[in-house]
Amino acid sequence: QGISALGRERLHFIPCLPEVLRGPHEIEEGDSRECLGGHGVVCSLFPRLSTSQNGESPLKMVSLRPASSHGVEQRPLRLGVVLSGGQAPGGHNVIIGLHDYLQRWHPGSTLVGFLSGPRGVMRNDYKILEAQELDAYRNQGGFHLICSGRDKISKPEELTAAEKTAKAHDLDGIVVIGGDDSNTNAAVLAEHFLQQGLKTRVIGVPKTIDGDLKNADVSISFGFDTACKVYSEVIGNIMVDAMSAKKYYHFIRLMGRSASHITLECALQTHPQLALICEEIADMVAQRAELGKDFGVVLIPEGLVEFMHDVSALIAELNELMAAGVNPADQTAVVAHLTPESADLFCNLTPGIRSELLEERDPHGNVQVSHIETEKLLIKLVGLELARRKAAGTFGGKFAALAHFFGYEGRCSLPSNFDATYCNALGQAAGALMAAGRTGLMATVSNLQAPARKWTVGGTPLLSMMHLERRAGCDRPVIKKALVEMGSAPMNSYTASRAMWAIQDWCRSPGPIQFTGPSANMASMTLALELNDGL
Ligand code: FBP
Repeated sequence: QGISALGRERLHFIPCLPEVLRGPHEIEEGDSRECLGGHGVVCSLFPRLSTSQNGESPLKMVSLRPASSHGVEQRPLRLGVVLSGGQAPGGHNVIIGLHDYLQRWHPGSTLVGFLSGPRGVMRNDYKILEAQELDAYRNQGGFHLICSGRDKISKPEELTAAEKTAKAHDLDGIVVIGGDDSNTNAAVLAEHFLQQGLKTRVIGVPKTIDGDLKNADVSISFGFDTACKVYSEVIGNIMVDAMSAKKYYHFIRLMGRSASHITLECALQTHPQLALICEEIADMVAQRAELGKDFGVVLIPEGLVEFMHDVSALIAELNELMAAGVNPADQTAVVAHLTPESADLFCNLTPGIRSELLEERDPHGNVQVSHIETEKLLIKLVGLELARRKAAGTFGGKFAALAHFFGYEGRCSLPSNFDATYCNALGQAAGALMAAGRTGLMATVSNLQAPARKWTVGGTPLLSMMHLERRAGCDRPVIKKALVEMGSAPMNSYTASRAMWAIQDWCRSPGPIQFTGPSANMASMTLALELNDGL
């Protein structure tokens, strides 16, 4: 595999390890938690993960504390690891952190990497991960060491296949590195293994560039920091181009599914003229035209369509129809089954968006919003609105726009120092939870506002992050996605400046990710603001 000079230099970066992981440690049990919603229903669907022999609530937080010894026999462990869902910078460091922990725990330990995501677990498609190969992936982007996939292990025959694999390798545990849906699946797997009397434990690791897998116990998912830095660099470059050429509006759609965390962070980093909503865009363009400014940058979260009330109602109806077996290729049949309001909206959408909304859902039941070109739709709608205003004599400017989508290019960058360090700690945390025989937890690394050596390490019950959601025509227990909170510190910071940024050209071009120098260890503004606000 080719490697650049910078890539080679990054091989030698040594992520700082939290002090608690450097020596012997033991598990300390903390508070008990309830699920975020539907506690009774969720617990009834996960009977083993939600009951304990001594009658105490097993939804207990755990943390590591230094100890004079590990308190358990340090026998060789056999662990599996799988990457699940979209790529996110830092994934290799999680695997390497896990491997390093295992080697310290007992050099006779084995790490089995399952290939191409959960399908690798079901098909027992794997490779044994050894130090020599792993060393070439330290601090590198991508998931290509073992690759990922979006399959779900949920049907009885799929769970049985996973069980067979776990037995074949005599696994003490499997670490699932994934987003909200993949970690929901990790809980399903943990429950199944307990029910079947397997010794195989399951621990999740929070991954997704979207930044929507976070809560009181999980400060951030890995990958968000790097992806936002990559997008912000390019947005900054485009802003300077816009200010120099003075002839285009750039409509930039950003990845991130339903949640707009990426858009918000990139807005805080780059100060665009606008981040969000259609009517606001037209007003801002007209206002700037009065100042003789016919250019700017507008950031659009890819999940915007899901937030337009009528579109989200339409998507919910389409989900039900598709779950009930209505053929999405037959648009006449689809329209016939919709409510009049949704049918009207559907027929008024462009043919491209209509077929994107009818595309097959991913295995977890999500609309594939990355394929919906909202930026082009918005350019068209804003153009129509401004043409109408021109005819009415209320708009005297020009409107020429270019569309961009930044998504995949941010998912495999060399991880930032923050992500490289965070991921290494997460991998080691997963190893520590496994060594302690824990299951059904997400590995957590907290106290991120402090220097990395002071970071704390623990685990949060996967069930405690769940609530019930309508998926494929049924209410299902899933890990709750974190959306941008209107009163949150990052949002307040944005709203305090947005009016100024709309009119003034205060563009901020952050440049490429810095690996050395004063800004190298700065994490995202979102995280800094949230932690200072006491998330
Ligand atoms: P995960 O939630 O699995 O991390 O995926 C994140 C993401 O990058 C989304 O932002 C995007 O909508 C989606 O993956 C694209 O999926 P695909 O890689 O299947 O095109």
